[in-house]
Amino acid sequence: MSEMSREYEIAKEHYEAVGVDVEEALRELEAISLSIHCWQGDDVGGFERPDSSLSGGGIQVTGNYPGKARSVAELRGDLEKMYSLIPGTHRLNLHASYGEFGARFVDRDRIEPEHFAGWASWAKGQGIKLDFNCTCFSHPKANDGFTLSSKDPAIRSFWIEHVKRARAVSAYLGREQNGSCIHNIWLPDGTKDYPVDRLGMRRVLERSLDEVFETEHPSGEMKDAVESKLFGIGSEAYVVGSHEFYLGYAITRGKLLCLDTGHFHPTELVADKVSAVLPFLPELLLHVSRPMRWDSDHIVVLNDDVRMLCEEIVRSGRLSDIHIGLDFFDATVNRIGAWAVGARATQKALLAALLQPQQRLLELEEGGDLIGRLALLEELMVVAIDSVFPNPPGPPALPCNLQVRVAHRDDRCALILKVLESVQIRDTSRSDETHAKCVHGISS
Ligand code: RNT
Ligand code: ZN
Repeated sequence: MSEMSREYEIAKEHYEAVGVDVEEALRELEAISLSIHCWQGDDVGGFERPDSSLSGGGIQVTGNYPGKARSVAELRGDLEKMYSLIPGTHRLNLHASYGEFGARFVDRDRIEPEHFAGWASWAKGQGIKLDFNCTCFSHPKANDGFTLSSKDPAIRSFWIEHVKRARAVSAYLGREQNGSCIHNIWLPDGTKDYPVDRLGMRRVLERSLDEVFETEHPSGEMKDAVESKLFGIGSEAYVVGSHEFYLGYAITRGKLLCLDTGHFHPTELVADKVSAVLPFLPELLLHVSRPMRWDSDHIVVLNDDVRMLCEEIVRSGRLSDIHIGLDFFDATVNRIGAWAVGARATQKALLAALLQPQQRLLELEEGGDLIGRLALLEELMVVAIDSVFPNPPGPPALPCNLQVRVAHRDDRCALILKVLESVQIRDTSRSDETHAKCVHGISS
């Protein structure tokens, strides 16, 4: 028996001893499809114009690591590489600004399903499904900080039209992929300083959303989600679409609520919100991120916040009602590596949660044995999930199935090498002036 199989068997025995079925946990992990965000690949730029970049919207990308995808074709190539580094089959979360618009500029209130037909057929070829987002930022009509909550009727109707069309694109994608496409609405709307008409702007947003949702699409084609935020850059004092606003909206209108783990006060535990909102919502969308002091969108790593969030997802028993999206963008490191590390960290947290003896923990808690509960949770922190975490689908001889888990240790090293190799490929294949400067440390 190889070193790795032995490690796997030992880990399996340890888990069995506390009543955990490792095979079952792995099957459940395999069934969880993350919705991977396209925007880590090009620093939230999109492809509406050559050299489009993120502007405004209260969010910021920092860094100029070489190798940013400059076209849909480059982004698809990078996505394919990223998917090859992650076990399982995962969705792709697209933004409206990533359409294929051709040579002529297509404004946001003019987007059509045809602009996303290329993505639909690429996704089919890859065997993956798509989710979608309207893009209500990086646009002159969002420059004064308001979109759907604007009191200017022209601005407001422009964005209503955009979001309506983005929903229609989502329904089209849903039909193409034979499965619902989740459309998420996030708006930057807010103010730098204390406003006097908080309620007025929220009333405008409520009306705009109702107008946006007038057209009903079958849930088999698309589902609507709304994403709240506490504050952004330039909206420190007030965000129109706050948590309470959207919680009320989602519950009364039967929409999905999106909880982004970076959109709350740093001491709030987003994990705790899952069980608080689930009794009132049929489904939930998550944007897993890593806030550092603010909504900094750092790459997700296996930390307490993500572990606890995944424990709550698993413990809720509502895995199929909870859609797990990723949302981070770091332009200071290799972008393919960023995706792979963040997605794998989320999967590890899910696996760790699936490998917990929930029944035993519950018995300890209900029996009042609180030190027993703490002791068991502490021991579980150091049981190596590494021995059972699946390797990515690498060379054909190592498909991502049950065999892969018992593959030889060398294959894990191979993964790390694969990530590094992709870093090198990317760094040299898009050599332009910026790249040369970065590599040779020449500053202008
Ligand atoms: C911004 C939101 C939103 C965006 C994406 C690009 O704070 O988190 O989800 O990150 O739409
Ligand atoms: Zn988000």
